[in-house]
Amino acid sequence: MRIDVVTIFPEYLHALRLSLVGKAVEGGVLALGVHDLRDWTTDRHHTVDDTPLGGGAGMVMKPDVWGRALEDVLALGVSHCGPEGRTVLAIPTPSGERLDQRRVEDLAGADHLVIACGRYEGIDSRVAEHYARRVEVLEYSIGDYVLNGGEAAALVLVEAVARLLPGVVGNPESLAEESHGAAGLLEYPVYTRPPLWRGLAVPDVLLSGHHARIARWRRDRALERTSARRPDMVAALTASQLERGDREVLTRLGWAATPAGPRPLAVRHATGDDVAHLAELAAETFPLACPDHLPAEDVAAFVRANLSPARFREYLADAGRYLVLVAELDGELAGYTLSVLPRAADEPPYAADVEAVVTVRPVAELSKIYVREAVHGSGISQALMDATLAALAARTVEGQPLVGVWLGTNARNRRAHTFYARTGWELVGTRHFTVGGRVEDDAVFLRRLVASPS
Ligand code: JFH
Repeated sequence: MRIDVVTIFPEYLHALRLSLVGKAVEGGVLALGVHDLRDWTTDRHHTVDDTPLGGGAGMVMKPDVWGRALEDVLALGVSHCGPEGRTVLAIPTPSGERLDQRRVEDLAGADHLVIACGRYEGIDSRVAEHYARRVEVLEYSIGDYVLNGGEAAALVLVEAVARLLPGVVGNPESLAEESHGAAGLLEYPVYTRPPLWRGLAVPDVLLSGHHARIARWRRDRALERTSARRPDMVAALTASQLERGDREVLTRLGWAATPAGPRPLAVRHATGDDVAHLAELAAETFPLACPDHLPAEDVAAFVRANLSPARFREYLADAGRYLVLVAELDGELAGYTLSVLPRAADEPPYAADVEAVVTVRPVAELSKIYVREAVHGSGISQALMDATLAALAARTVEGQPLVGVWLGTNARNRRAHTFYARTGWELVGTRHFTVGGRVEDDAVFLRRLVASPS
């Protein structure tokens, strides 16, 4: 590959003789030319700029000087790689397309790269327009900040392209890891010896030699960093880029791992504005957990009686008795929980047949935890559960912190059983539960709460 840079400050580009780029030139994979634009001026003062037509501040670089310079420099490419090579004229400008690794990889495939560094307010626009008819022209920016000229942006582009040329980066594994590693995520943090430096220890897992745990730890840190610093990159991930184990950490970071990829997830207290949506959501999700043999009209009657907008309004109006949390996914309700708190510290669970198996006091009931079926498996129920348990752990009844939460779930609902058992709930017994005149078997689970420090 050949790269030519045209500038009024050729010394600025001397840094390219150092390190990797210098090695690429010495190794012969890269030919690099740096040219002084003033060599193509024809006046005594070597003028390269003029006042902007139409008025305005500053000066603009003259197209005629640039035209003569680029004719000669483009010809160097033809001598070097023949007339059939791919030539790209790259022009740094604050108004260019943002340079990224994809574009750098594309440019590393060119035969001749010419970089035209402007100064002042930039180069007369007709230069880019004219050369676009003859070669590929790329007006690029290295970020949303304003430099005084294109030289620093030229250094950035040359260094980024040169390290992709064969044999430049000493260890090709480094490059392979970059492109196949945690695609679409920021890097995980790295450490070297000593294991303790100024009181800061290298995380134990990195010294454990346990490769699977190290990989999981690095993946978790990469997800954390990306979520904190580049949420746009997390939102751009597809479901197929997610690995087993990602869902849990994403949930903790405020994302649901939906079939469409990660989406922002917020769990909050329900408000009066939610009642219509809550009732819709409840009517949609409640039947999913009912056994097939339950008559549909019985299920509908239960929903009308207990899960109507009016009932949700009552739950919200009695905040001492009920806790309603909602999961908002991309601004829409995707799930909710309804918990019932005791009015007195020694009040038994209001379902009398649970008294025998749930003896801790004060105890609350997790009455409903439902998630829209289309986003089952996205970590939303986990986020709702975590938030509900945290909210209940912070509640007191007659000055006493809640000690436990119980829930009943249909004995045949395997999905629910697995979920509760996996998330720290203990199966403490069974009870009967009447829906539409039918007596159903419910499994009763209990979870102890640790009072949160207030
Ligand atoms: C460059 C320059 C100011 C005009 C509002 C924002 C810009 C140009 C040539 C690239 C990145 C550059 C860059 C690249 C080439 C040149 C200075 C100052 C304005 C209006 C234009 C001249 C700057 N990523 N940042 N800066 N300049 N203003």
